[in-house]
Order: sequence, then structure tokens, then C-alpha cells
Amino acid sequence: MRDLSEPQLKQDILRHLTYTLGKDAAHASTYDWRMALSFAIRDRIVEPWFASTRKTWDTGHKRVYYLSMEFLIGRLLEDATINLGLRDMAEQVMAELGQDFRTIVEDEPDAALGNGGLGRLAACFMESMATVGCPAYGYGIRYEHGLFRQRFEGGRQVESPEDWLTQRHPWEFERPEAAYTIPFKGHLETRDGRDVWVPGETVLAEAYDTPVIGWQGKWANTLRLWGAKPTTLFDLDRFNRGDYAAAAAPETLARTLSRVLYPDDTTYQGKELRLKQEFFLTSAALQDILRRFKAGGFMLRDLPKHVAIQMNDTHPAIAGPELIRLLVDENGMEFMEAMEVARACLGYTNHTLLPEALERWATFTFGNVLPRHMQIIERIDHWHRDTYHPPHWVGIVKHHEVRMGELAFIMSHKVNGVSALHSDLVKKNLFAELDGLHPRIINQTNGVTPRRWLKMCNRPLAGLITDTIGEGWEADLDRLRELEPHAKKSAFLADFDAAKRANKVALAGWIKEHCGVTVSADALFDVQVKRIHEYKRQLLNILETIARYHDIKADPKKDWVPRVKIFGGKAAPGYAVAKEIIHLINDVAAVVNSDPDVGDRLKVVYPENYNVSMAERLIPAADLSEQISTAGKEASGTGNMKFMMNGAPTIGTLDGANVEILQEVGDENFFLFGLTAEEVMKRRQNPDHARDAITASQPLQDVLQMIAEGRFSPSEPGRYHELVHRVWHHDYFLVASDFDAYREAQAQVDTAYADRKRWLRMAALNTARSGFFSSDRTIRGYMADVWDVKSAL
Ligand code: 26W
Repeated sequence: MRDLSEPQLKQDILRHLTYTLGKDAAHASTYDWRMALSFAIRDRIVEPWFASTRKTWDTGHKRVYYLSMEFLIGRLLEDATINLGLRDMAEQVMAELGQDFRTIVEDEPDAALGNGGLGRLAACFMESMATVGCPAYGYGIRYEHGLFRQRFEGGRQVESPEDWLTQRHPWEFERPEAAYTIPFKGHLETRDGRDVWVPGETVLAEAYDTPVIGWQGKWANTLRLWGAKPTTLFDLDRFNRGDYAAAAAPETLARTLSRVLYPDDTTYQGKELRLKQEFFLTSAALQDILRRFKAGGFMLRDLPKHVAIQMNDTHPAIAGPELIRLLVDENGMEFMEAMEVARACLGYTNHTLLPEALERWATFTFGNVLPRHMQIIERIDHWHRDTYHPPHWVGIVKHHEVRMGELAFIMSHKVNGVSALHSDLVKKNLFAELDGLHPRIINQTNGVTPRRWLKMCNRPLAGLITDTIGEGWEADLDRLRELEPHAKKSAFLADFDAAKRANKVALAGWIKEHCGVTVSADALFDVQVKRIHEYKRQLLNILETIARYHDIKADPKKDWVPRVKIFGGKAAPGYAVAKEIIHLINDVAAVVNSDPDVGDRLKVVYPENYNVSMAERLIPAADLSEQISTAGKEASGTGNMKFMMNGAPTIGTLDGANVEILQEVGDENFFLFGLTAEEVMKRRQNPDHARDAITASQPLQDVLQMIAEGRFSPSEPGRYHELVHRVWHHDYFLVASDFDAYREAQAQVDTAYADRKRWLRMAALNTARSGFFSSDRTIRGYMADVWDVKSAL
């Protein structure tokens, strides 16, 4: 076994600095030190990683394959040191080498290979699968450019490309030997009565492996990301003729496949490149799975005994037809048997009900890019229709479109939603008919990893928890319940308060530095961070902020509870309405923050470029968690769980996992407001719902009036006319209908916050009762109910 001592770590860091980086300590930069430390830490992951792989092979253990177009992993260095139990040692050793550990850690760029919730969930799942000892591979794409960088110019969002790979990525191992040919386009031929696909284009998928180490280093799995390469390297003839650009064309074309992450979250566009990316990931993964399976010497019909494949939303839903193609065309299996084998391996997780986010491909595009798959899909669809006689509007191919949700459903043995409410809606609305024919919908409520989202990001609170209930809660989060009796004691509450305050003071310093705004750590930090989308209703939040501003101006002497409204999040580049909301928030911030009548009573801050590492900074410092989506629209939410763990009560609607948070924490520790999912449906039947709500609410009228008058856009008074018009006439997400209830709930927050003891108790109980939201619990649920896999530990 490797020597895990402090002198050995120091020696390894210096060795890597010298021999891997080729740098003399006297001239090494922060980057060089970070690389040296990362390589030294990575060395300590390799042995447990090999041991895990070996054990899986030796025992013939079933493996899980998690297919996802997104893995939003963020930084890896500190996380790895924490799971190896080397964090404090690393800090100490770096100090001895004259380096500040935080500076080194924060030098690491985020791996931003995802948009939001779905991608971050995949990252939490990878860590939890390693922690609970579930043998697993994550399969994704090694995007050269992750999610775009956001900055504000005159309050407007401006995007620029992200380029995390311009620096060396010390966590991955390139695997040139693990490469597969991915076919596209071309045509079908019949040979000896069999359909043969003659592809028109091919690219190579090359593997890059990142080990993922679980808590206490007991198990490690692999995140295998595919990079695209040309199958024909270079056109030498053209080069020799002097046509250099054309010579390099095949290379450029192939590489576009793994060039950039699509920045659309919840809106779907039928772009051919996206379909190619989805197939590129899926085909490479399945070829790799079959290669590994065959190396074990098993019969293909036994695939489901050894392999569970999970589709993270429909993005890899081509897995059904592709697995059939590989089994039938390349391995000679009968079609019907291949379909049964595929179905027994596959599971599908749905992450959204929003109709605009459900993937549908024009049969024209689909048949052009993947002619053989189009043929297989039609065969599945015919078989399904002839065998089960579904209603005429149900099927995979309808109105010249391939519906990926229906395809994923029919090709999976289990389909799950991501919160109790969401799974219920998937069953009753989205797949009602299909579930009637083939009952297979279950629920697996999301979770988050408490190692990153509590232990790592909130050292003051994590320390207090360990001091209070001892070690071991990190992998047994239900133990946080043991904090409950302490939540009555003033000494504990004072310590809890001190931990939160330390985080707030640190955040206030960061806000000063990054936004130029001075905020008081005594104020209530009210945080809404997530993608900007109409259904998430950042607009409702900013309207309430304006109402508060209006009231402060009218009565500055009242004993206002000081508030800092913190926003964070990106809008999809083409989502004009979301971008307008960003602009409005920034405009309101400019006016409010510079109004001398307001002072510390209200501040609005919106730091640029929200990402995983910013979340790690904001969430531990939050007093209040904003989870205010229109009921029925947020599948689960996972930020909501992170805030709860970090001792921030929620102000929220009965949506997604909020329902279960409320259930766990109790209604006296949650600020509930707003229409329910059912009431939302009813309310929409009244075409005048917005006008009725606005005319009934003087405060809302005042707010809309202020915006319409240009109070926040004096240089362009008409800037928000359209926005205000939309609230009056096209308020699909019921901002107006929920406004008064939200404002009332915010008033209750103020009252509760002013009562220190009451507030601290609420906050502490949120942490104490958050155990259910560990992704370890979620993963155990999938292992038992979907994958039929046992822990290998
Ligand atoms: C093809 C365009 C596209 C891209 C991404 C459509 C839809 C998506 C995702 C499904 C959007 C997403 O991230 N959904 C979120 O998934 C989280 C994890 O389950 C949930 O917590 C969020 O509520 C849900 O919005």
C-alpha cells in the first residue's frame, strides 16, 4: 500500500514539480504548484481505483453505466483530498512549501460540462456510487468548451466561450487504445436478405478516464468522457497541392462533435449536430460496454445479468435502437430477442415535464443522420402498435417526428421521475396511456452529495456537527437527526449562529471585491441561484424586491429587517425573455444600491458567471433559500436540498422536492406560499387571471407602474414596456396570481428572522432533518429498484 504520510506527500509534490512539470520550486507559479499537488493526490487515488476495478472483474459483479450528455463536476482537487482524508495534511504541507492551500484550490477552473440540475445530479451520483461501492462507469462527452462564461455589460448578459482545457487537466488519463468508430449517414442496402448500413461518414471516439473516489477512499469508479477525432487524419494530397485548409478539413469536422456543450436548458432545438453528439456518446458507450462484457466471456443473452444502463433524460435515448443494432447487425442476434435484452438492461430517468424541453426529431433529419436506427425505430413502433393497440395519439413516430420520451419509455424496464410530485405527474399526465399498458414508472427522489455540499463547502458548520455528534455522519446523513436535541440549547445555537456568520462575513468580503457592493453581515441573506427561466420565477422575486424598495422609501423609519437579495444564474443565449429578466434585476440593483434613503435596509447583488464553485460559496452563507417555481413545473430541484443542509430555511411553493423538504422539516420551519399544481391548472382556465390578480393588489400595481415609468431605466423609460405588458396579458407562469401570497410569506420571514432564537432553531432543524436528501440514499434506491445491483464493498 502507498505511504499516506505527510513527508511522503511533500516528497511527491516536489517530485511532480520537478519531474512532471519541469519546474524549480524557486520559480514555480500557483499553476505549477496546483499541478504538482493534483498529481500527488491523483497518485493516491490510483491504487484504490485499480483495486475496485480488479474486484469487480474477479467477482463478476454487475456494473452500472450512467449515460449522460452532462456532468457538471466543478473543481476536483479539494473534493479528492477530502474523500482521501488528506485535506488538512495537504493544507499543512502546502503551507510548509510556502503556498496557500485556498489560493491553490481556487486556481482550478470548474469543469463546467453541464447546464444545471441534470448535469450536477450526474456529478453527485458519480460521487455517491463510489461512496456506496456501486461498480459504475459514467459516460459523457469531453467538451472542449463547457458552459459559456457570463458577464454583464450595462446590466445585459454577454456570453463568451469557456475554455477549461487550455490548461492541463491533471485528473484525466488519455486512453488512445480505447477508441471506437462511430458511423453516421449513408444508406441501407439489402444483402442476403439482411439490411446493411453503409455509413457515409465516420468519426473516432477516444476515451479519457477520470477516477472518481468515494468517501474515505474505499471505492473508486471511472468517469469516461469521449473526445471526437477524425478517422482519416489528414488529406496529404491536398496538403501537397498547397491547400492547407482543405487538408485539415476532416480533422476540423470530426472535432466539432465534442467541441461545445449545448447551452440550452429546458428548451429543445432540433439541431443535427446535437443529434450527432447524442449518438456519438451513446454508440461509443455501448460499444465499450459490449467489448468489456465479451472480455468477461459471457453470452450476450445474459447481458442484463451483468449490465445496467441508465439514460439521464432522453438525450441518450438512442441507446435502445443502438443496442439492438449492435446485437442484431454485429452479433447476429434475432431482433425480438435483442429488443428484450436491451429493455432488460435499460432504465430511463425523466427530468422535465415542460413540453418545450421534450426531445422530438423530424423523421427527415433522423433518417438522414441515422438511417438504420430510423428503420429499427419504425419496427419497434409497429410491433408496439400491433401488440398493445395503444390509442391512436400514442406512439414513437407521430406527425413525422420521432418522440424520444416514448422511445425511451418503451425501451426501458423502469422509468422514473425525480421527486414524489414529479413522478406522480409523469404517471398521470406525460405517460398516462403508456403506463396503463406497461406499468413501470417509479419515483427516485433526487439527492446531493453531503461531502461536497456540506463537509467541503461549509467547514465551520461541518466542524460544529462533528464536535456535536461525532464522526461518520458524512456517509450516514440520517445521523444529522442527532442534532435535534441540541437545537433547543442556546450554547449550540450560538455556535450554529457563529458558523453561519463566519460564512456571511466571508461572502460579504467577496461581494465587495467582485460586485463593488458593501453588504452588512447582519442583514438577512436571501439567495436565489439557478438557471434563469420564466417558470423558476426570478421575476416574482425581483417584483417583491421592488415592492420592498417602494415600502422602504415610503416609511424609512420603520424597523426594517435588513436584507441582501442575492441572484445568480445564466440564461440560455437565445432566451430573450430570460435575458430581459437579468437586465431588470441589474437595473433594479443599480437604483436600489445607490439610493441613500435605503442604506443597509436593502441591497441587491447579482455576481456574474454563477457556477458550481460560486454555489459552494453562496449556499453556506445563505439565510433564506428561494424555491419559488410555478407549482408543477420544477421536476425536483437540487439546490433546494443544498440550502436545507446548510441551514437555510426555504421560502417556496409546493413544487418538486420542496414538497418532501416541507414534509421532513415541518411547516413551522418552511415558508410555504402559492397555488398548488392543481390550483395552477384551474387558475389558467380563467383567461383574465393576471388582470384580476393585478387589479386586486395595490402593491403589485405600484410595482408594475414603477417599472413601466422607467424608474429603473431612466435613460430608456420604455425598456420594460413589453415585460410589463406580458405580466398583464401573458402571465403563463402566474407571477401575478402568486404575488400577494409571496409578499406575505416574505413578511413572515422578516418576523421570524427578528426573533433570533426562533430563527436559529429553524435553521438548525433544517440541517438536522436534511438526511433524506443525501444522494447516497438516492443511489441505494436506484440500486434496489432499477439496477438490481448490490454494493461491492
Ligand atoms: C435538449 C434540451 C434540454 C436540455 C436539458 C432539455 C432538458 C434538459 C434538462 C432535462 C433540464 C434539467 O436540468 N432538468 C432538471 O433536472 C434536475 C435533476 O433531476 C431537477 O432537479 C430539476 O428540477 C430539473 O429542471
